Amino acid sequence: MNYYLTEEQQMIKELAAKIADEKIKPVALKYDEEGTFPHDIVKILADSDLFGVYIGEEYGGFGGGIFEMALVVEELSRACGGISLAFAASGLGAFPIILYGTEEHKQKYLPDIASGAKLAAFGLTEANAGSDAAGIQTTAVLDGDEYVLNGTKQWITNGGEAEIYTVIACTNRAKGARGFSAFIVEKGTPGFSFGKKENKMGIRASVTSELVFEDCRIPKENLLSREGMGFIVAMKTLDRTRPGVAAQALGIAQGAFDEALKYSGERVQFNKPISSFQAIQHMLADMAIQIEAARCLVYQTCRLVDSGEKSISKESAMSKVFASDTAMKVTIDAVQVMGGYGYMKEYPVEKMMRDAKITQIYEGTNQIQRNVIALELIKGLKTKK
Ligand code: COS
Repeated sequence: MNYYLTEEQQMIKELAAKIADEKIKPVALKYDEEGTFPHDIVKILADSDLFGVYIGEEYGGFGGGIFEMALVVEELSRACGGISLAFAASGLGAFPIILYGTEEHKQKYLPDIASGAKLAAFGLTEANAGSDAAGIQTTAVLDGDEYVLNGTKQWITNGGEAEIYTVIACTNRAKGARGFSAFIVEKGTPGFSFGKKENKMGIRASVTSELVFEDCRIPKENLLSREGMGFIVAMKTLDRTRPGVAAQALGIAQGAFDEALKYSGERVQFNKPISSFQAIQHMLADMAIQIEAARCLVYQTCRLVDSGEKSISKESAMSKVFASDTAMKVTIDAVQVMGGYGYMKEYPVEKMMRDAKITQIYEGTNQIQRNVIALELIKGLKTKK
């Protein structure tokens, strides 16, 4: 399918694909087994200037948007959905600054994120606040010229490896969703430490940690937007980054499909390659249809987001649901096409199946996405009356 990428977008996609094939594929299984963070690959991505594709030129970036970010995530995820996450999660951490940062915030933090010198991360989730994002308990209390943060964030991607954190905390419990605020917190700030590092089913090359705030004092200038805007900062950020999760899912699905297709031409049973059997052909055809349909939705959603259109929640959620459900289905089928070999760790598809699962869960479960979509549809009904 020709997606009419611009010359720059094609160049970005090809560069990310080259890194994925030459640098990530050979080490993906090793990082998965060890569950360690891929510092060497992050350096390669930084040296290739990929971290800046979605950041403005005035801050040292390439000047692209969500689409450029998604193209990189998709290509890297073809090789490893865990390694790609160091890149994608830095985007999730950076977007609150891109969207709501003052000029000073942007000048101070974005150039280092764009160069890959520093990773970013996003701290919203807590032990008792997953889908119910408004249930967070972490507090921020203004004391003179500083906010004092207390609480623990859970399952934070890039936690411990990132230098720059955007964190949502409660500044006024009585105000409900309007009682949260967003802050920038730098690694190394006294009172800010990292707790448990998680041992995960998939995306094992990605680091997931607790962020612990104990009387952590940050300058009041680190407030993003205004007090009370934290929930909106989080929601608007997620509206823009969920297509990135969709792109990760798309890449994982494409990677699994490529392996299954190749294998089907090589594996001989009953004196024929298994690709000559209709049972396999139909599975491959269905996988290809779903992947292409997901790509259409993801790319078009990215273009919609980058157009500046304000109402994007529904499309963003749709792209995440469709691409992540596709990734789950396609990776399961890829294992099936490859049979016993697909189930073994010598082949990459069992890992892809494990990696795919998280895309249906994080940045809002697919059940929450369906709620968002349904609410937008019903809102549409009311406005028509
Ligand atoms: N853009 C702008 N504003 C939004 C918004 C969006 N996408 N979504 C909600 N809001 C606003 C609402 O308009 C409302 O504003 P008012 O206070 O002016 O009425 C406010 O935010 C609260 O919204 P709502 O009542 O819908 O909040 P809920 O507590 O019901 O939660 C969901 C809404 C479930 C959608 C939210 O909690 C969510 O996204 N949960 C998933 C969290 C998630 O993705 N976690 C992953 C963490 S990052 S890995």
